[in-house]
Amino acid sequence: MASIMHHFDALPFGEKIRLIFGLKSLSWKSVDAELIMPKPKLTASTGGYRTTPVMQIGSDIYCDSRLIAEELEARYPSPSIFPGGSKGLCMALSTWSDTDFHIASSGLTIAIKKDQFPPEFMADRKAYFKGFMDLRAHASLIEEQLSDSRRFWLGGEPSLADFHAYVEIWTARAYVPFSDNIIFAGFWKMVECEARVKAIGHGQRTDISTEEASEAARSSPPNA
Ligand SMILES: N[C@@H](CCC(=O)N[C@@H](CS)C(=O)NCC(=O)O)C(=O)O
Repeated sequence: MASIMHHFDALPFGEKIRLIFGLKSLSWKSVDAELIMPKPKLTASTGGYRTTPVMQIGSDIYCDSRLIAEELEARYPSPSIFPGGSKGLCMALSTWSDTDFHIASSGLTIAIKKDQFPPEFMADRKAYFKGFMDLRAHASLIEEQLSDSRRFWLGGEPSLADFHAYVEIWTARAYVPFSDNIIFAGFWKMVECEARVKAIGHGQRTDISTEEASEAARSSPPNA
């Protein structure tokens, strides 16, 4: 049964999962999620959990990108997002990506693009605002890890660690005009690795409505 992901295109946590779909060559369904609370469509399925992404398989709901990654790995083990027994390391790195690195990247994005976001969204996310030196410091760790010209963070194969690193860079590049030539200047190995991760793609995506997702939940047994 195809996975249904509730997310939105600009979401770095969602991009991580889209890359997992890509690595595992999966077909999946996409539902546009609401951005800010109240989120009646999303919370109707989750029972009140507020953040995105959320994954649905039949009538089963998986909240949090870490749980989603583990569930996809369990259902579709090959190719693994944890090559060479790297699950512990990859899961530990989610804390780095999802907190400090994410706050530096999305905080700067929101601060710079403030005119493009609705005032309610700005008020909701204002705790994220940060300067860009943090972002360069986090990116320098990626460059350091790749400095022996390995193809990916952990060696020759892509892993969830690459996706943790990639999505925060991807957010900044998409929204912060001086990210290419100032914030990430000189990080050539990182640029090459980004191209490899991007080429993994998102698998086969089909857009569906919230109503279609709800119908899939109603008509499927648990553990489908
Ligand atoms: N631990 C969660 C975090 C996801 C997260 O923070 N999503 C943000 C994306 S902007 C969100 O939905 N925030 C909405 C809110 O806090 O209401 C995960 O890994 O999925």
